[in-house]
Amino acid sequence: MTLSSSAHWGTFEVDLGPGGELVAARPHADDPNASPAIGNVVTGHRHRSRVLRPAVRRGWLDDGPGPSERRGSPEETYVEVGWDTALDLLAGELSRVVDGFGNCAVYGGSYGWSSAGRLHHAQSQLHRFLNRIGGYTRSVSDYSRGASLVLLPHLIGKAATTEFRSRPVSWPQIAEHTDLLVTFGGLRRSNTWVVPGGHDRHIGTAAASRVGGTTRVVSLTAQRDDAYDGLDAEWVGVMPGTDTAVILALIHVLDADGLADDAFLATHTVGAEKVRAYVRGESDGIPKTPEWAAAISRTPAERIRRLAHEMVAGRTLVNVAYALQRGERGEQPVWAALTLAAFLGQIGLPGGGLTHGYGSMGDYGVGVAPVPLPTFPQGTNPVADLIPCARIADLLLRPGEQFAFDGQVLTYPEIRLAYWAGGNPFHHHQDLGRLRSAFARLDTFVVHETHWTPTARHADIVLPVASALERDDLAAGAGDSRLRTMPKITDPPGEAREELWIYGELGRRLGADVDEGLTSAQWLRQLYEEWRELPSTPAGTPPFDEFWAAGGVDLPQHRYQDAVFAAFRRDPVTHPLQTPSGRIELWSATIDGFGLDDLAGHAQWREPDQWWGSPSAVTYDLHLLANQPSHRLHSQLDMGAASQATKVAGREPIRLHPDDAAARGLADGDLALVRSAQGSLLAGVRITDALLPGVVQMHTGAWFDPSAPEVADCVNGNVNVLTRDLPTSTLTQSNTGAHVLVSVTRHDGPTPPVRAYEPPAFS
Ligand SMILES: Nc1nc2c(c(=O)[nH]1)N[C@H]1C(S)=C(S)[C@@H](COP(=O)(O)OP(=O)(O)OC[C@H]3O[C@@H](n4cnc5c(=O)[nH]c(N)nc54)[C@H](O)[C@@H]3O)O[C@H]1N2
Ligand SMILES: Nc1nc2c(c(=O)[nH]1)N[C@H]1C(S)=C(S)[C@@H](COP(=O)(O)OP(=O)(O)OC[C@H]3O[C@@H](n4cnc5c(=O)[nH]c(N)nc54)[C@H](O)[C@@H]3O)O[C@H]1N2
Ligand SMILES: [Mo]
Repeated sequence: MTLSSSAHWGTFEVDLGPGGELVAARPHADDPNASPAIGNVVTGHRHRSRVLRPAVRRGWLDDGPGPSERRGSPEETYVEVGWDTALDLLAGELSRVVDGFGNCAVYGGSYGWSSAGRLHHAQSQLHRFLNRIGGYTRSVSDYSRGASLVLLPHLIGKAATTEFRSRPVSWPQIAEHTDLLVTFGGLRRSNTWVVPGGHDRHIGTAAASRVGGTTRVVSLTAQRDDAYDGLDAEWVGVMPGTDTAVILALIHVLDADGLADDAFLATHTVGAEKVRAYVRGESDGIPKTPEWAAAISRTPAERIRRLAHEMVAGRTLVNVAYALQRGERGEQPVWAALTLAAFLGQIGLPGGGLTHGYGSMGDYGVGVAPVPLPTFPQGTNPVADLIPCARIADLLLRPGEQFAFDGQVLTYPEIRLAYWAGGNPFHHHQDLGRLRSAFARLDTFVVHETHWTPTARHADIVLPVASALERDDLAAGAGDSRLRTMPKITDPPGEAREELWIYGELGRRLGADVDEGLTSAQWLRQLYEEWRELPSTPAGTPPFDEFWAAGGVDLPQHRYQDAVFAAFRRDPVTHPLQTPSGRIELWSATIDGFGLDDLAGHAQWREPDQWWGSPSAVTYDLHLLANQPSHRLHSQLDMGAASQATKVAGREPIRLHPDDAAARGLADGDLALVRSAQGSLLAGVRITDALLPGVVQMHTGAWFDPSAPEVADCVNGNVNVLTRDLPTSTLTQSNTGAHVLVSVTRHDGPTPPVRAYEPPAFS
């Protein structure tokens, strides 16, 4: 039998064997650019790392709730218990914490991507449950573009920030109008395999491949293969973290050579004069010339100067990949690029201006206005406490301390219990050594998981949940052509259950009505039928049973012509932005007024603490780019066949330039010991001239493996043992995980086995 299912990495078909077991998963034959991550589905589904029964950490069971360094220790064992015991224990502990310390002592931010599927969305389900028992300390913003999400509303207003994601200059508009696409951070095809919620077919990447003949692409990055094949992009090397200098130099040339669009700056922006004074060096004595930028970025001055002239010669679009803002002062490249686009004066023209998401997300710029989708209701949270999500370790390590966020001063509440479902902090957070000490402070750590991830291995109570292939659901991404069914394909293994059932049972023990007496089948029908009633849903959309039998329903494909800023461009007085001035704020009086040490009122270059030119680069002499994995989504199904096929010497690969490898006596296939000031890991060596010398690269997502600390903090190559838990700035408090300075040497000692994908020992 063949059925269809969906993941964030796309829709796929699965074949079932005679006993109903999963035997194959493959992309739809007509998907123009299917993701290789589909190749992880079969291996991952019944892997030995699945959580089969509720389990309680031995130390927690013996000693009761409380701080413990044993959390996450490879020696710690678990005790498997029945559902009634697990739920009674958990309900009792939730009552103890809530009654004794208040609901703010429960952290339920639970950041993470979870699975596709609108009903069984792990975070929505958890938040609804916690809201029904009185609320929780929550998290805001994200790991993807947390700096931009907080910065941009000040510069372009709230509505335009949303439209910048949902209604950007689209691929079809680029193909029709754009002469030159200048992209900082490249255009990674592998990243566009992923769409939040998945797409029926990869329409975004198909559209991208059509711009090749008409649009010239210049890709500024440290990696040549960051650009889509087929686009014939010109690679211009720039050292990581130094783009702001290059962008300021481009503005310098526009200003010095009389190429800036003064009329646009006068009518649509504020602060251009302050920017001019800064790039001319009037405000700080340093003219931001191409020669100045070349010394910082290693990008040739001549190429910067010529690029500025090329940009004014036709319709130019500037793109910034998300990764640039996941670094120290990550706000600056985005702010500088907006400023550059304003000086070019093409913001709001078809095919011109600025985008922020090409090469980062597969749904970006498909050109279809997103419609509302069925959504599981979370209710409201009566607790006011919040953190920006990337401050999780600070929250646990610094209770009662104050911190700045978006111009406010907030206080970290005292957390006793953290509840995580659908995320993997030992994948997503930086400086895992520090994160471990943070989780050691908790009284209790609860995790719902399909697999024994490193996060589950740090939990006190682990509840086994049905995966996306083991429950009925429905899925669609933004701009998708179809709302698709995700039928249950097999039964869950062991005693794994749907999360909706778990919260219903916990609610009954705590006197809270979470499931409203409905089964998940009834909830699914209700979500769909409520969506069918929305004015945005086309008349004639069939009732649930018909939808289910048909495997889905087509969604409206309204192609927008007016991208974000088009109306504002035509008339900034009748269509002002939601900023204090109603214009684009190249200089923000609001941000300036926050009086922060690490950020001024306009885009600026300030030397990071860690870059190739800094004192730390003597010991740690290579700049590591830690970017998204091609053959999986983050850490999901890293044990799967497609992900494992990318490993070198059984570990996550590290890519080095031939000169850097030769200087260290490294050959392809060697094991390398990679060290930073934060920690160390083992990685497999891959040599390639696709990188600038001095730059190395590893993908995120290898499962954290602390089983041989005498050799390295992680023997499987999880980059986050190396990265720094340092915020982008006190304005946005976002993560800086994309970059860290490292040293690399050959590992010749005994080679410990990888134990990351083994379940814990049970006692
Ligand atoms: N150094 C560095 N770090 C980074 C990044 C970087 O570029 N560099 N990128 C960052 C970014 S952009 C992101 S978005 C984050 C991603 O970080 P995460 O979103 O936390 O990573 P995932 O591996 O997707 O974690 C999802 C988890 O949910 C589990 N899961 C799947 N389905 C279900 C379900 O139905 N129920 C439950 N309870 N669990 C389920 C999976 O097994 C998996 O463990 O990582 C960030 N970390
Ligand atoms: N296959 C796959 N696709 C994914 C994901 C996945 O896990 N797997 N994750 C998804 C998620 S949640 C997100 S948020 C997006 C993230 O999308 P991005 O943040 O755009 O993705 P990255 O791969 O981290 O970075 C893209 C490229 O930026 C370059 N870069 C990094 N720092 C700098 C810099 O300072 N300057 C310049 N010029 N270039 C730099 C790197 O060379 C890197 O290859 O990807 C999504 N797509
Ligand atoms: Mo992300």
